[in-house]
Amino acid sequence: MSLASYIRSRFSAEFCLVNQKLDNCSNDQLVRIATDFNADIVGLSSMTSGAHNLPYITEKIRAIMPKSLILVGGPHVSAVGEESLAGNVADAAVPGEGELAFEQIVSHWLEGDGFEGVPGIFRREKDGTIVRNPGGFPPIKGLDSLPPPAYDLIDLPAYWKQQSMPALPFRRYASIFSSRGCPYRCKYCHRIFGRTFRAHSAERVVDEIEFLCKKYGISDFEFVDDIFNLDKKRLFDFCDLVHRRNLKLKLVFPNGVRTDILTQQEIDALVDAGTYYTSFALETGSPRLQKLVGKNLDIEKFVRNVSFATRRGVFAHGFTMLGFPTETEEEMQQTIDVVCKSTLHTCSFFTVTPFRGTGIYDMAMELCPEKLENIDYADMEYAGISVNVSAVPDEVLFAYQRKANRKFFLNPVRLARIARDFPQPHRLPFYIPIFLARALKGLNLKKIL
Ligand code: B12
Ligand code: SF4
Repeated sequence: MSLASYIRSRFSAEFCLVNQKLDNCSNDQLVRIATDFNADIVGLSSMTSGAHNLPYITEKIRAIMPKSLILVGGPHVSAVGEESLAGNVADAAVPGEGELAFEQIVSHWLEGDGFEGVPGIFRREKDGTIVRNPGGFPPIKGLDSLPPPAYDLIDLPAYWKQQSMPALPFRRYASIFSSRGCPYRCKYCHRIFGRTFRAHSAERVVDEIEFLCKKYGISDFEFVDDIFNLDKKRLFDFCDLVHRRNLKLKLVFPNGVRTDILTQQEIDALVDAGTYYTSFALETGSPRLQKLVGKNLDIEKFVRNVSFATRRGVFAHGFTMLGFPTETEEEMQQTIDVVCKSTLHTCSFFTVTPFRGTGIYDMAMELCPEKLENIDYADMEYAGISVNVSAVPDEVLFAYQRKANRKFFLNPVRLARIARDFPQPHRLPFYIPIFLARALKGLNLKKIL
C-alpha cells in the first residue's frame, strides 16, 4: 500500500494488490490474477516464511508473460540479499525501504534501460550472474512527504474476520505503521528500516486515523511500529491531538513498546488516549542474556511499567523467548520467574528462531552449525518452528516451555484478572479454554521439573 501510493504520486499507474494470506490465495490463483491484470510489473513482497513460493510463482509468470518485469522485495530480500534471486527467475530484488528504489526502477523501465544505475539493488547480468549495484538510497527522512497508504487497494473489512495477533480478539480495526527504523541492536532482529528512527508527525498519524474512522466507521487501531514510544514528544503530541480532535479511540500495541523507557506519565497519556491492550517484550529474564543478545532491557523497569499499565486497566501480553544460544536451565527459570511475578495477563513463550541475516544466526552458526542446516522456515506461524540452539537438550528446553505455561497460566489470581480485564468479555468462553489448555499442557510433564 505504501509503495503503490508512492508510485501513483510519481507516475500514471494502475495497481492490483493481492494478499495471499488474507485471501487464502494459492500460487496458481495469484499467477492467474497477475496475468488477468496483464501486469507490466509484478512486485512480490516476501518474508522468509513465504520465500519458498518465489520459484514457482516467478517461473509461471515468466512463462505466461515473458515481457513482464518481476521484482522481489520485503523482509526476505533484506535478510538474505542476493540469495533472494537464486533459484527463481525474478529480474531484480530490492532490500530495505523500497519507495525510492522502486521509483528509479520504474523510471528506467519506462525508458527501456537496464537497472545498472539503481543503487543498492540486486539484479541479473545478461549471463545470469547475480550482482549488487554499489551504493544505496539514504533512509527517507521526512516520512510525511510520503502519501498515505493506498487503502483503496484493499478490502479492509476482510481483515476483521482474521485475528491480527494470537491474544487479540477479532474486531473492526485498522493497522497503523507510524515510524520506521530502530536504534536498538537486538541480535534476533532484522531492522528492515535501518537504525535511524524516523516518524510521521503526530498530525499526520491522527489525520490517517481520522480518515479511517470516517471512511470505515471504526475506532479501533493497532500500531505495528517497531518502537512507537522512542520519540516522547511525538507520543504526547499524538495523545493531545486525539483529545483535541475529540476522537474516542481504542488503541492497541500488539507489537509491543520498549517497556523500560516508558514513564508513568507516558502510560497515563496512552491510556487516556484510549489504549486498552499492549504487548510487553521481555524476551529473557536473564541479565546476562539481555547483554549477550543486545536487548539490554532494564528488567526491574519492565516489571514496574507493566504494573503501572495494568493498574490503569490495560490488558498486558508478554513476549518471551526460551532457547537463546548458550542459555542454561537457570536462565530459563529466570524468565519464568520474572513473568510470573509480573502483572502480565497473558504471555507467549516462543522458541528462539535464528533467522538468516541476524546476529543470533551468526552466534548459532558458530556454536551449532549442524542445527541450522535443516531449519524449515516455510509457512511458519508464530511458534511453528522448533529448533534448539541453547545449551540444554531439546527435551529440557521444551519441558521448560511447558513449565512456563503451567506456572504462568495455572494461577487463579491471573485467570481471575484475565476474566476481569479481557477486552471482549463475551468472547471469553472461547479464549479461557485456550489459556487453560496451555496451562494443562504444562501438567503433562513426564519429567517433573
Ligand atoms: C506487522 C508485522 C507482522 C504482522 C503482519 C504480517 C504480514 N503478513 O503482513 C503479523 C503479526 C501477522 C506478523 C507475523 C509474523 N512476522 Co512479522 N512483522 C510485522 C512488522 C512489525 C511490520 C510489517 C509492516 O507492515 N511494515 C510496514 C511496511 C511499509 O513495510 P514492508 O512491508 O517491509 O515494505 C517495505 C519494504 O520492505 C519494501 N518492500 C516490501 N515489499 C516489496 C516488494 C517490492 C517489489 C519492492 C520493490 C519493495 C518492497 O518497500 C516497502 C516500503 O518501504 C515487521 C517489522 C518491520 N519493521 O517491518 C515484522 C516482520 C516482517 N515479521 C517478521 C517475522 C519473523 C514474522 C513471523 C514469521 C513471526 C513468527 N515467528 O511467526 C510471522 C509470519 C507470519 C506470516 N506467515 O505472514 C520479521 C521478518 C523476517 C524475515 N526474514 O522474513 C520482521 C521483519 C520482524 C523483524 N524485525 O525481524 N508480522
Ligand atoms: S527494539 Fe525491536 S525493532 Fe529495535 S532492534 Fe530490538 S527487536 Fe528490533
